Amino acid sequence: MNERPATQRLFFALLPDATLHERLIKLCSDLAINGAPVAPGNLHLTLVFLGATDAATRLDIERACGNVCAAAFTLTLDQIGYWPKPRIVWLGSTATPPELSALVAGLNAIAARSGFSVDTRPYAPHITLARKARALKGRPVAPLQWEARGFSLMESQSTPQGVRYIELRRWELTPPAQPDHCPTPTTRRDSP
Ligand code: 2AM
Repeated sequence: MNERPATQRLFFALLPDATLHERLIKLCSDLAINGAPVAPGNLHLTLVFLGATDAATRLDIERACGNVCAAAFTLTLDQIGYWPKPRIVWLGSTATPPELSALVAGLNAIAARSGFSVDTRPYAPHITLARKARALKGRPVAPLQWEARGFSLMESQSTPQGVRYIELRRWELTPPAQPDHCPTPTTRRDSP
């Protein structure tokens, strides 16, 4: 028999802390976007999208993530944008911190070593706020600061109620005061 192994649809993301999460929900409501809002529990910033991943590959990726040494950073979210092709309204940044670019490069390298094709477009950090949306007229936004202290391996699950993003595992970023400290896995929300 030539059965394909079961896979999970995985990606890496930053997840907002409770305070930022509240602010994002308020922003979405203030913007009154004409479209399908992302479910509050799904708000995130994608670092690297992997796609269908079998269990052995997931294990390799998790091991490699234990060796990622990337610094914590602050991302200033100061721009609302609209991409007409996917019809997405997003919140993003006019300046990508070098630590964020380095983290994405490190995760892309891990993905490539595991055989994933890596997105070669320039990385555009954004939080999707709504899909199937109409264009928003240029709107100023009061900047929100994202104090990124860890990154997460996420699973995208399709459910009858819509897509759900589940955090599988999180790694801490190096705190600014401890430049030589490397991240260690801190949580595992499922059993292998
Ligand atoms: P987004 O970041 O623009 O919202 C899970 O699907 C997440 O990975 C979503 O946040 C999604 O888009 C992002 N993503 C990036 N590349 C993707 C791809 N090729 N297919 C599906 N989702 C992708």
